[in-house]
Amino acid sequence: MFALLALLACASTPDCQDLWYLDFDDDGYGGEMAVEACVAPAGFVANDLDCDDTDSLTFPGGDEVDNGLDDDCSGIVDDLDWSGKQTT
Ligand SMILES: [Ca+2]
Ligand SMILES: [Ca+2]
Ligand SMILES: [Ca+2]
Repeated sequence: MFALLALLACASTPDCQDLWYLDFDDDGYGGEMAVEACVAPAGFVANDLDCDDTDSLTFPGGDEVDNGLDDDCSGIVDDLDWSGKQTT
């Protein structure tokens, strides 16, 4: 019965082609792992913008600090000026 319901649900929504990306560190930005589904599974988000999905402090727009890592996903490690301010 449940299998039949699932089948019907799938047949009635033929364009369930949305990609959802696993947000492992729960910062709102997904990593590279993706699944196809009609609605976002728990823990998945609609973007794949996280450059380090194992660190919840590293995401686009995050605070860059002098630590040898690209904390704000700008593509540049420690892009800080002489006063310690972010340059990008
Ligand atoms: Ca993330
Ligand atoms: Ca950066
Ligand atoms: Ca850094």
